[in-house]
Amino acid sequence: MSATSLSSIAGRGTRRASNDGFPELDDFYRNGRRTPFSLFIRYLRYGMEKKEICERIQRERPDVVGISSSFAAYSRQAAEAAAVAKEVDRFIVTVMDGTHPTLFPRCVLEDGDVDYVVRGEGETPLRELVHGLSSGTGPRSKISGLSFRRNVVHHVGGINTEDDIDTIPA
Ligand code: B12
Repeated sequence: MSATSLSSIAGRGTRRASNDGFPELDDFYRNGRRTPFSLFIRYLRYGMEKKEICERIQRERPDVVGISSSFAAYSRQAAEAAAVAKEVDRFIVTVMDGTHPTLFPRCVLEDGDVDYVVRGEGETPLRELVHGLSSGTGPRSKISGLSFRRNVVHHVGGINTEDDIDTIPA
């Protein structure tokens, strides 16, 4: 089973985000006004363009695409990456973790392009998920920290923490 991590392939460079700013916050954060309350002016996005992400996934043909979504404010860019993976091949398994999906797993899963959310520290749950998927047994209901959608959204256990980091593979 091969996997692509969009956090590691995201590349370098700075681009203006396609959805410039946060229109839903316009009433609160006035554009062009530099005050402590005018956050996210000059909103920039780092990494590969949508087209480049698409080409990379087409080239590598991974079974699994893992996506980090560390900041709620940038969660739409992470959602877009998942959508691109599904556009390339709807059988690619998409897994997302980071601060935003850990806090809002239901919201992320209801979007439809993310198959699994890992809540919390991802090393062990991801390894167990990949083992489960590649062996076909997929004991998803036993993977602590995992959330997934089967008619309704299921959450297994609480937020995962790696208590013994010596067990994490190098
Ligand atoms: C370092 C950091 C930054 C750096 C990021 C540098 C970089 N290029 O990565 C800088 C200073 C640039 C930064 C900026 C911002 N940050 Co900051 N940052 C952090 C910080 C301190 C650590 C994040 C980190 O890298 N941790 C180390 C990694 C290894 O841990 P992790 O991300 O938690 O990942 C683990 C799991 O989540 C999971 N995981 C993560 N991704 C994936 C993917 C898969 C597939 C799997 C299976 C698992 C997995 O496994 C990992 C290992 O266990 C956190 C606070 C914290 N202590 O977490 C805030 C934090 C993430 N930042 C935050 C915010 C708000 C921002 C800004 C939006 C602030 C602003 N107003 O501009 C900006 C956004 C910048 C941007 N556009 O990217 C908030 C996010 C809150 C939220 N709900 O969205 C946090 C949580 C701080 C806070 N408590 O407010 N930040």
